[in-house]
Amino acid sequence: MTNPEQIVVPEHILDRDCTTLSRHVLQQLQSFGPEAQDLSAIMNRIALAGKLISRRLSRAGLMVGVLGFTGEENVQGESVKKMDVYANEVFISVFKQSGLVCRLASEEMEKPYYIPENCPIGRYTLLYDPIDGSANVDINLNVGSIFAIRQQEGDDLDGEAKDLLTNGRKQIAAGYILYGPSTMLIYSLGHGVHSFILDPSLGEFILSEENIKIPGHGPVYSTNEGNFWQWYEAIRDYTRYVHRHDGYTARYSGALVGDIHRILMQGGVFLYPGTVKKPEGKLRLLYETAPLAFLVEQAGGRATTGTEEILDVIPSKLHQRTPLVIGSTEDVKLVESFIQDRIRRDNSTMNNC
Ligand code: P6P
Repeated sequence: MTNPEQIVVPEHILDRDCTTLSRHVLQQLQSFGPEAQDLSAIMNRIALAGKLISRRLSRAGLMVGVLGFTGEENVQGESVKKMDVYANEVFISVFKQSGLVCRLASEEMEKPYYIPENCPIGRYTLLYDPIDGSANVDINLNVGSIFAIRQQEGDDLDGEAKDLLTNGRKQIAAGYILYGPSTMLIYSLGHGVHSFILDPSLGEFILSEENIKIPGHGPVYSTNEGNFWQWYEAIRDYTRYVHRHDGYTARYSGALVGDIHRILMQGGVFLYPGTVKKPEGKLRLLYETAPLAFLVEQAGGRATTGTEEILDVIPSKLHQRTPLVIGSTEDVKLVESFIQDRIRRDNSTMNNC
């Protein structure tokens, strides 16, 4: 019989297993002050939302009334999945009685949702896409949640949350939860990008990697080439280039979080360009492209609309969309070079008329 004192767990293993998200936030901020405690508590509640959503996804196929459509359309004009509604409500519920988050702005809600009991003191706003890529839910492929945290500016007396219509550099934290073979939470407070893996046996997100850096270049280009004929000529030029040059490979899942995670870890570029019909693109700025841009830039990558850095875009409305070119700096700049080349050619043609 081994004496308990003889069971030696290497300190680094025990320390890793004890590096929960809330502890990591305090380490990141090197503070136990009130703001650090607030952010630690907020991240802990986001983690709870991730656990609840992960649990439901893992059993969705065995439960009644979890999969499929609600029959409603959201403010985006998209058919709403039952899982979209559940996840949206989970994020609201985990912040009730928190005193932290006064407002939540979601892809699924036309207006921000206010939690009255929190608003007298809560100075934080959560912006989120509760389930991104929900088309994948019914076929058991990866989906994700995307989130950003901002400080409320002003009193928002008219309940229109106009202070959210500012650029992405106002985000104080951002990240995503990837519901894949394991459930991962990736986040940044502006001090690097760090990943956590949900250990179901503990019910905790445990630190898996710190200071993730995106490779300067990668072989992957990730885009829906079915839209080729709707793209501007510059994006078609880029697509022809990667078709004709060795060293590129296409990967596209139709779910943004998984596609971005692949790019973050292996390098490359994700594109959801504007089209002639929809120049503003499909993806939403405040709770999709801006949080991901914050994260990828923290990892040493780049994120633009193709002509403007995502983090500089100032939205005119809550659900504003932007084109997105994001990933390894070298690969994003290659896409931008085709856009700039077309602009030069178009200007030259106009000047010669
Ligand atoms: P398409 C999912 O609907 C989503 O918002 C993102 O997750 C994904 O990257 C994109 O739309 C897929 O759009 O037009 O390629 O099906």
